[in-house]
Amino acid sequence: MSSDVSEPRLDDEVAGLKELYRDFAAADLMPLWTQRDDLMPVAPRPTAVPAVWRWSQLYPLAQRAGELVPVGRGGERRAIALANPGIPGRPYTTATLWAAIQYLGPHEVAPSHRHTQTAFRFVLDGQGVWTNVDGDAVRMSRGDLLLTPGWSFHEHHNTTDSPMAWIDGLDIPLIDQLDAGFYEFGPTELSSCATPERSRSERLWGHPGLRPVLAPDRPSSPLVAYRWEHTDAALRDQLDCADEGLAFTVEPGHAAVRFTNPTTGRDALRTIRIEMHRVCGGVSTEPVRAVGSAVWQIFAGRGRLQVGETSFEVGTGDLFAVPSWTRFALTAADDLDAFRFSDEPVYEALGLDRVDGGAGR
Ligand code: 1HN
Repeated sequence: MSSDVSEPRLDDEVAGLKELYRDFAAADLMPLWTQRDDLMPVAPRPTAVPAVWRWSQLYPLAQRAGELVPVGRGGERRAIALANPGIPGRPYTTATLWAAIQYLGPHEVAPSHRHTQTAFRFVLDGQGVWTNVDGDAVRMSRGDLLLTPGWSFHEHHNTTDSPMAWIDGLDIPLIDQLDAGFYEFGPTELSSCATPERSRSERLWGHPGLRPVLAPDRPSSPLVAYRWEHTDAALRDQLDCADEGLAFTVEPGHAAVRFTNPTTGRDALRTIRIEMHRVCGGVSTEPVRAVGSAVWQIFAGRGRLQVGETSFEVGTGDLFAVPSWTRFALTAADDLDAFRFSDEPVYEALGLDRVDGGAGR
């Protein structure tokens, strides 16, 4: 057969394909065979990157916001998100987690609202703010973890003459992806401005191993304050017991505790896992990568971390993001306490959890 017969046929085919793709697009269709290979990668390829935020930079910026930006109806919170440079233009610390520094000046109030996003506060330093969770006034002080389960009304009151800053963790990016966000303003009149030493939730639920007989199980922890004195003692005792050959440290010289719901023994919050780790000076944690992402804050001490290909020196107050399926290890220069939160409960609920390496977590 001569070529002047086959060539027009090829041209017809190309023209036909071009028309087909045009018609696909016009009909809002996308064929699988033209997709790049990121539709089903062989392993997760997070857009978030390993990143660090220094407390020495965060705090003065929050302080400046405190001088220039009022808090109240409208903005509602003077919270400044740690925005992952791999996710440009969004206030997302990882694909699923939001972390922010929040700053409340002397006698300021962050008004009442509620949302389906789950939240917590962790206090690096300072005191003087009471967070009010569904009418229960909860003191915030150094090393404390305070919970705001989804859909609980909450407001924050600084009752002192000094400013206070803390870290907020929320599942905002997850809820955004799931199209599951609902939001409501609370009453404009303030709820109680009480400043009790112990919240109602601690009086009911804060006694180790004891629960009110008639209280039903709850999906999120009814205990909304976890005090540093308990976290610190639990870590110290875990390391001491390990010295006696008796304990469940993550690995030698690395103790960790998880904040749990006293009614179920499961994670304190439904979508966010929260832990405190203590790594003894000179110890390096076993490299581990897991599906799901985490954010850490160094509570005390100094160390070096390796996240994927990136290595950072970190000290007290510094925060960093560990994207999904990114290898992570921490070396403590001196005794180091590190606060960690992750989205693991979500992956576990969906059967998507996977871990590679690490020392038995
Ligand atoms: C929120 O309610 C708080 O209650 C902090 O402190 C940060 C970021 C976005 C939406 C709601 C808080 C938030 C937030």
